[in-house]
Amino acid sequence: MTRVRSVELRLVRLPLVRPFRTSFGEMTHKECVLVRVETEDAEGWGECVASTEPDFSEEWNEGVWLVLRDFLAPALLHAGDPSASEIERALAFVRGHPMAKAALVNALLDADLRAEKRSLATFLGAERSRVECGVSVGIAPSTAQLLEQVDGYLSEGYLRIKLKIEPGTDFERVRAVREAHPDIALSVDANAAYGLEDVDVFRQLDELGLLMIEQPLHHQDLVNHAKLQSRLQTDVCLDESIRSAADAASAIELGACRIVNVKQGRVGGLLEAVRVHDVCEAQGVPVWCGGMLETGIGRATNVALAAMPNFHLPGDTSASRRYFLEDLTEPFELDPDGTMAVPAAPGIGVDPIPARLEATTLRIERVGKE
Ligand code: NPG
Repeated sequence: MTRVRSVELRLVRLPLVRPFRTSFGEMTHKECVLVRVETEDAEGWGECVASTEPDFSEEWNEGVWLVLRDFLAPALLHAGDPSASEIERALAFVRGHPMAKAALVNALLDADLRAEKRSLATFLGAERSRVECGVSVGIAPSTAQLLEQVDGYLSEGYLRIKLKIEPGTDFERVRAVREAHPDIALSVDANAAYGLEDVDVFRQLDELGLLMIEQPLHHQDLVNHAKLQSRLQTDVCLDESIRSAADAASAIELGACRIVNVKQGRVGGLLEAVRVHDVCEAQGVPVWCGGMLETGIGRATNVALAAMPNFHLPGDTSASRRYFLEDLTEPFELDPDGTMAVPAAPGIGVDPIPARLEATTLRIERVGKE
């Protein structure tokens, strides 16, 4: 007998307060798969960070749904009595699919921690009760609109501004923001849109005193990231390239980056995210917590992670209102000092509001024991 009774998959869709454009496309809605695991003792929630298209990575919602329904959830249900830390082994027969696995691992961990009445932050060894927050600003229709958005976020208290860039919409835009705000912590994120032949753009950006340049090149190209890093003063940060602690170790050894963005969903869940954190900490490489426009469920998970000791830079852990008019949970708020409280209640510390779930759900499927 296993203590996991059922796994419920739920596809939800929420409008974003403003479209979010990156080098690979524009999002007007947040659509994601939520996983609810019911055990003998509690229920737990996990939010999958994949979206409607396989653009950030190979994973997307419909693929996530199938791999969870047909392979991962049945494996969990028939795995005997796995602890949250053993569950990764039970799912390892499925190659890849870290985002789908993460939702399930995190949901089981949440259920276990709720049963133990222990917060996720405590489980992770978090050292802070509040985390410093940054904000990621999508590619705006014009420089004037970008400047206006940046002003708005700064007045709310955000401690770091990250600008999305793409070829043709890069140096001039970033320079305009830098000239308007000479002293702010400013970074850029290319989402892998450039090649090493674009080194001149990065040399220009190198003059702007940026905190980091995130994922400039193809996600599989660690060697060229190392070449680029050696030609720049600005720290290169990797996001898409890092899918495991082993990837982080390789990237650091190669000199491909000097900062790592940790997204628990991209690396297969919280347990692997802790390993990424530890590998980086041991090598003296600071990490920060990335975001994927999560609802309150994923946000609670991220904020607890961001309170771990080697998270040295403000994360893409923005307030609910930066994304949604109404979140799925009680909204996460930013204090005027740019920090956010880490949930202290058992598990992820927040619950989806039933009426909000109902209003946003596109479909539900339950995977139980036959
Ligand atoms: O605040 O959650 C946030 C957004 C942070 O820029 C952000 N995320 O490439 O890191 C990214 C980007 C992203 C969002 C990518 C959604 C894919 C989907």
